[in-house]
Amino acid sequence: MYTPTPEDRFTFGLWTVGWQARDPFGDATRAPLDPVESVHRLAELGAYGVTFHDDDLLAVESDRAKAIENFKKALSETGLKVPMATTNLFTHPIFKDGGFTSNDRDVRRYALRKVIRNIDLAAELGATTYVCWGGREGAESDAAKDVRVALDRYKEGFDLLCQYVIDKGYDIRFAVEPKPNEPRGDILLPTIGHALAFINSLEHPEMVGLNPEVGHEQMAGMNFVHGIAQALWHGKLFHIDLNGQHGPRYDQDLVFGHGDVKSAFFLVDLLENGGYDGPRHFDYKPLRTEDKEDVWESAAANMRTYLILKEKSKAFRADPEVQEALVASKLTELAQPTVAEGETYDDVLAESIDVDEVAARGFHFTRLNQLAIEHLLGVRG
Ligand code: GLT
Ligand code: MN
Ligand code: MN
Repeated sequence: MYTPTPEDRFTFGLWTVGWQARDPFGDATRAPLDPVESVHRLAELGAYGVTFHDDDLLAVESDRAKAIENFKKALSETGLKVPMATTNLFTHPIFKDGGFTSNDRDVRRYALRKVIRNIDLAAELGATTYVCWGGREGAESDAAKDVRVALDRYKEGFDLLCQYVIDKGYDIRFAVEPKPNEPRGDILLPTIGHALAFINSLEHPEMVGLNPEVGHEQMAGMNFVHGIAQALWHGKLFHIDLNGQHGPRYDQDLVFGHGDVKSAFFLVDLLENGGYDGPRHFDYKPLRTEDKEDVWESAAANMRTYLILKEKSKAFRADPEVQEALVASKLTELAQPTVAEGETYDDVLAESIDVDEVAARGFHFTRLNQLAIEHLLGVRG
């Protein structure tokens, strides 16, 4: 019943299941994973596709051409798709002060070449979204980065990449992935809101949207569901990174739903009903304590949890008591324009109400919230 199929459009980064669990305090606890094996295992589990950084393909095969050939063969054997690709602009020491915004111009030009080379591969594999996570674009000291100038360079980078995609005729859009900090002390474009504002000042804003990640917004203390709703409202939810997080602390990248499960419920409800039609992409890390078989257990858990929450969301919406509670809480009234068609501010100004009477009305949100909790806990529907 909760068994995923490709129609569910679940996708995984090669770097997720392939994470060797190296952290700042300890060595890897798992051996490198061959992308070919990841493709086969994910296909068996019912995933729709895989995504990759240029460097992920080199996990066990150092010859790039051979690595690409092996990857393509695995894709054609399994039918797995590649809807998105991205660039590693953070592991190599050359990126220690960033890629597009490094203070060193040679680094910035190298970063652009690295991205362009992988965009060619992404286009060849049929990817239509190109993610840019600028994890090293930032600083530890406010003296070390002139943020206004760094944003000029960031814009320059995106403008150049958009022009490249246009000139090549590729069907690719870019998706910026915000994160407030880690690995840098402070990262540029730290939240959905910052990134949305930045996109508006690009030469081709229509070609650039967002790839928000659950944990990253929660690290910043933000409400992820609200952020996603606003991204949808702006037509900018190009892609999404699903995972779990327990509030503002280091980036946990837990299995989807293994962090704030209530927020995960409302997120699935929004994605399923809010007009998002992109892949459901998991960007998580199998726990460092797990062995190589547990990795697949965790991959399956992401998809199973999503499907369970999808069913819970349907039951919640179909529950007559919920429908009644939604009306009682005036959600239907919020959908009515404040000023009716044909009216002007004169009509608003001409009106008067009993302020004390209106102020005394309750909104009954507690009941609505309790109904959601009860659906989530499995005692209703
Ligand atoms: C890195 C990061 C993720 C990003 C990846 C895409 S790289 O794993 O932690 O959040 O989505 O570049
Ligand atoms: Mn991510
Ligand atoms: Mn993360």
